[in-house]
Amino acid sequence: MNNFSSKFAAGLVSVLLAAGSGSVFAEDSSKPIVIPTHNWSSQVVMAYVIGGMFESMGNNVEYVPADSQAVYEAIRNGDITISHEVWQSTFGKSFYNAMAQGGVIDAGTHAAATLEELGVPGYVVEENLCPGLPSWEALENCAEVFATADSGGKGRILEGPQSWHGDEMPNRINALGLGDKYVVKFAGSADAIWAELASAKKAGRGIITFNWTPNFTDADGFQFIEFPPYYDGCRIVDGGDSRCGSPKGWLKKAANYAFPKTHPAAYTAFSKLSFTTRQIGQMAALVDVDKMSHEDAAKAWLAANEDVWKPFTQ
Ligand code: TMO
Repeated sequence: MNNFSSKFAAGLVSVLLAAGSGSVFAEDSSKPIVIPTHNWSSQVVMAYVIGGMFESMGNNVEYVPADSQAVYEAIRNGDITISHEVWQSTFGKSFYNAMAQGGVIDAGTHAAATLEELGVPGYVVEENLCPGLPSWEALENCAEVFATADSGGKGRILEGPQSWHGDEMPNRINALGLGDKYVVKFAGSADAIWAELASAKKAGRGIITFNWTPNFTDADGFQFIEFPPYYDGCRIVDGGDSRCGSPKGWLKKAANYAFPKTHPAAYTAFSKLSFTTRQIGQMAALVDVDKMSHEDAAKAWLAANEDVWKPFTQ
C-alpha cells in the first residue's frame, strides 16, 4: 500500500468502527425515566403524554405518585427524573430551593403563561351577585353571598388542597383585613372544587374558589379576582406581609442534572417540548369534562396531536 491508500484505509476503518459502535450519537440508557403524577388533571394527563412520547423513542418509563412540593427534592436526589409542570406561584420556591442545593436543572419553559388565583364563575360577575367584582375590594361588602352551611355566617373561600400553598391564602385574607368576614376552607382534592362549582352553578349561587389557568375552566369564563399586584418577597413565607395576589407566572420543566447524560435523546425532546394554554386546557378537559381516565386521555391526545409532539422527538 502506498502512503495515500494506507491513510485512506485507516480512515475508513475508524469511520466504520464509529458507526458500528454507535459512538456518533450517545444512546439513551434503558433505565426507566421516572415521571411523577400529582393531584390535578392536566399534570397527570401530561405525565402520560410525555411518557408516551418517550416510549415512541424507545425509552422505558415509570410513573410514581408524588407530593407536588416534595417532588423537587426527589428530582434533586435522582429518585424522580423530571417535573413537567412547575407552576411559578405554587412551586417556584421549592424548585429553586432544590436547585440551589445542586442536582436540579431548568429544562425550559412552556409557551403557556399561568395564573393560580381565587376567582368566581362568570355568572357571579355577569349577574352582579357581588357588585365591584373582579376587584378584591368588592369582597368587603358581600360575605353573605358566599356563605355556606359550614362557614359560620362568614363568606367561604374554597382553597385547593393544603399541600399546594400551605397557609398562604388564609394569611392573605387576614392581611387584607377580610379575616372577620371570610373563612378559608381547604378542599380535599381538585375534584371537590369542580363538584362545588357545578352545584353552585346549578343553584345560581355565589362561590369563590381557588383555580388556575391553563385549565378546562378557561372555556367557561371563570373570572379571577384582582388582588393587589404580586411582587417578589410579598408573601409572609418570603418575609413580606402577604398583602398581594398571585404572580402572572411561568410554567417550567425541571429535570435531574444527570438526565441529559443518561438519556440524551429523551432529554433533548423534553427540553424542546412546550405546550400552549389551549393544549394544556384540552388535556384537563378530556378528564374533567369528558370523564376519560388519565391514561386514555393521554392516548387520545397523542393520537390527535402527532403534528405537535413528533417534532419534539426529532
Ligand atoms: C398547581 N396548580 C395548577 C394546582 O395550581
